[in-house]
Amino acid sequence: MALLSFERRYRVRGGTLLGGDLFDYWVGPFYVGFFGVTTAFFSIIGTALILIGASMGPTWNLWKINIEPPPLHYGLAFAPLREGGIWQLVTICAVGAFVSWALRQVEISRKLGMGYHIPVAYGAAVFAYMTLVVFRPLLLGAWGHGFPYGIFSHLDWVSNFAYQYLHFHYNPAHMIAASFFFTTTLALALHGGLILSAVNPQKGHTVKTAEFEDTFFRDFLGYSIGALGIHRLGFFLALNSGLWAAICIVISGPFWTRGWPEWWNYWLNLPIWR
Ligand code: UQ1
Repeated sequence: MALLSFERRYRVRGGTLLGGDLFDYWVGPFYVGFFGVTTAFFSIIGTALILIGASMGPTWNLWKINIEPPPLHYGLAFAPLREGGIWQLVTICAVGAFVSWALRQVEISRKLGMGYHIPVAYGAAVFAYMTLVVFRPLLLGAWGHGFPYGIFSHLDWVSNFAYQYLHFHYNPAHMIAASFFFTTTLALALHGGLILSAVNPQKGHTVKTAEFEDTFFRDFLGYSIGALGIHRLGFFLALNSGLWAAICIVISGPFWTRGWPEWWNYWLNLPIWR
């Protein structure tokens, strides 16, 4: 079925979570919906706030523009605009836009009678962001624990954060997250390579079927995970990358305040060594 006639057939009413028929329409190729409106609202206000914050700062150098969270003494209260209040409003807009975007994915999935795998996957990234700027600051009792919005400034924040824990690579959840990130790239490289090798042949060669794909990995490893399996594996690996990244951040501070290398001393302190 040609894409346009397919779209005409599936551009059907319903499946909305909120707003009923009110925003149940398309603008050109884009589905709008209630959450399309809220995404646009939060994105425009959030971007405008970043520009206002930049105009209050010392530079328009794109690398150096910085929207800083409030000083720690404001705790979980609202801060004046010039002292982190802009950061707080930008964070509200960012969370509003990201969550709206996910709910718009849910509405489109419902419309098409599909599973919710896409919003779940996207939700893992939103969850990782919210862990940094909402959940961890809440656990530590101050919005000032969020990271600053700026290209260089957020890099400095990450570097400083890591040094606070002496050597962040000793954080066991960071180890797991890094292993998942690497394994995700390995899986996608293998899968992308396999698909291209099978269905994008050189001139004069024919497209290969799924049996060829399975046979390659059976010859190579003695095992093929299968066409559906590789996508389940990729979904699992990618979600766990973001999930463990969030875990390694949220335990730093609320759970562990010393250097991460010291965490491994539990091994030396086991009663069996005494
Ligand atoms: C695989 O077995 C498979 O099934 C045919 C794919 O699907 C097309 C793949 O993309 C890959 C990479 C594999 C091999 C993966 C493992 C874990 C054995």
